[in-house]
Amino acid sequence: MARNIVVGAAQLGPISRLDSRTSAVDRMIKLMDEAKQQGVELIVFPELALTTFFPRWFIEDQVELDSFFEREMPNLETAPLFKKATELSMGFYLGFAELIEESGKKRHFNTSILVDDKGSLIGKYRKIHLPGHFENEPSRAFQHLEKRYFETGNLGFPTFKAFGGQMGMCLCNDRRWPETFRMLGLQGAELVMLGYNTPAHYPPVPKHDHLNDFHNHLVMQAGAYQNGTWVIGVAKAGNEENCDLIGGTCIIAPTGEIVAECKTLGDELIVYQCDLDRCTEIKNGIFDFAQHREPENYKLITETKGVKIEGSD
Ligand code: CDV
Repeated sequence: MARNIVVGAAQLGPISRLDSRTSAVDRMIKLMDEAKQQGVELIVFPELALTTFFPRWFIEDQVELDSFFEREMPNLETAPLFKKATELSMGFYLGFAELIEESGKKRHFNTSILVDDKGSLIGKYRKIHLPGHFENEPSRAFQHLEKRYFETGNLGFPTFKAFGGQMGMCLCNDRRWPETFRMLGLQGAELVMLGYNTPAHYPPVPKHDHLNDFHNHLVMQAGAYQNGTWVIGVAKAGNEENCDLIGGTCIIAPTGEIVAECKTLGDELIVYQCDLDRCTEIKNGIFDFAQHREPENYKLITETKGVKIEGSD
């Protein structure tokens, strides 16, 4: 019997700096209601889905910066999401900025969680590939200060047994790195959820701006195919505080094919019934890891961070 799970990819349009978390949660709940009508069992929301994408500003006031972070989850403003999940028997993936306190020290992460159909938290991931820069760079049209505002995730790339299969998570820039998908693939991931905020303009290399949608799908389709997994990529899209974010929210089959895709840059839901057993078409074939991988020859991947050219210092 097929292991089917009906998945909803819930793209969000822009969230402005003045929008409350409650208004973002209300929009997500509306999408959950719509999803229920289509039989959705698991709904995926974007990265940093509760607020505007604040790393676009250089914020010196720590109190102001911390106001974009959640100190507990659920909290007063997000509790309705968990309640709705229970009411509708629907799991969800949510990205948000997480602030924890450890040994009297504040720590900031770009985080996603997986919540089951009873509203219980069953998985957490903290973003590992943080893009952008650390210092203020006023010459840019906007900043991308993830390297300043977040610590590198400290939970590795875990997978979770849930929803009848092996679930994986990552966040935005992680999707560009084959290491992310391979780490998840090596733990049997059958469905990888990822939310993103990707500006349409890339200040360091503006001549690539027209390629941003292409690169978005290119890396997610490759990740799906090379690891035989479903990939659910979900954007926060549209013109947010004068910064255009790409859309392109999509559901990708283990063959690398896009089977559903958003058509707008606003709040929009797409739905697809994902048969997790289809992963074996790839996992037991062209990418049968146990049979075909050659890890002895991949040592450089974990031994070096940058390029290492034989014979040079
Ligand atoms: N939020 C992100 O991680 N955004 C990056 C941008 C900076 C390129 C991305 O990989 O889409």
